[in-house]
Amino acid sequence: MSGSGILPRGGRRGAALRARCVAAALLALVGAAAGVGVAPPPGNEPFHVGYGTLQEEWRGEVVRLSWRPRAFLFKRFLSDEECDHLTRLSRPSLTKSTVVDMSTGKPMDSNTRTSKGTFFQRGHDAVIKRIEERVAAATMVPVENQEGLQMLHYEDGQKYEPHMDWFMEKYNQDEVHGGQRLMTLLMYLSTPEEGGETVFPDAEFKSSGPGLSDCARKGLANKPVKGDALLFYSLTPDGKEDPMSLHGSCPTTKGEKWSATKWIHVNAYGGSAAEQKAKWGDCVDANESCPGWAKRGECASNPAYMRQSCRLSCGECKPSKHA
Ligand SMILES: O=C(O)CCC(=O)C(=O)O
Repeated sequence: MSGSGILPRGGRRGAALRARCVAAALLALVGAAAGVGVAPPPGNEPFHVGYGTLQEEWRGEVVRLSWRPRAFLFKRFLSDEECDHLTRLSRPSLTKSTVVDMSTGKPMDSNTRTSKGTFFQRGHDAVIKRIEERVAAATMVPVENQEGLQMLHYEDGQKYEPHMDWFMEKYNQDEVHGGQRLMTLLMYLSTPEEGGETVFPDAEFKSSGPGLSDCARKGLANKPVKGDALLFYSLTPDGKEDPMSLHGSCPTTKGEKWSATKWIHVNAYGGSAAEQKAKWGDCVDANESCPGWAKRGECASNPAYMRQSCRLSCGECKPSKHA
């Protein structure tokens, strides 16, 4: 992803293209707010959205679910092949999901979250890289602001009790961690037969209608459909943490639920965009405590977190010559 300016520069052609790009971006935003399809970019020109040229555009349908919290549904965001690729890749490394310990910022076990999961670093493979670029296109926030991909698997009544995605403790909001989480994109990789709805219990409106579990009726709920993606904001437009973004996963009571979470921060995650570029591919730890945790055996006991954040200390990669 290049760091080029907001719009293409240069001459009369540049001005015409600039005008068309602004019109396209406005149409896209108006379309999203109105819950209609997003207008395609003009002609065959690359679609500039403020942080470089997107190699892949996404032109799907956006449905507004709620303003409080701000939540939107991107229909058919992933193809069946992409969903199947992600679940196939994850299955061998699933471990019990953790939550964040509010005093230390470290992951810990909790029975409020009974799913299994794993993580993939940003750019893990070509499919994930392409999806991450699409996420940037659809959210209009650069790839650099994304965390790695969290994969989740629920079955036999497994759930995630309502929680906030924004951090209360300072450690996970520091500069290296990109500040506070701005938004979450939850991509559904399967369609469970019963339950598994993502629910916002404190939303302005509650969901009703056939096919929803009792848990889902306690708030605004979205039923997972393979390929769809749910976008919601953890921060309000004035940058404050939004209490209405409280959300959870209702128990999956029949079938399997697979989802992939993208947490997106207000700033670049893992250092500035330039630092990330310099480091890209280098073998580094994301936390200075990694060597100590690794010594205590956490690479084996907590692989989902450690393999993503403590790559160097867990021997997941070899340091480059100048690291
Ligand atoms: O799987 C879901 O529907 C919810 C997941 C979730 O709450 C999260 O990843 O923060």
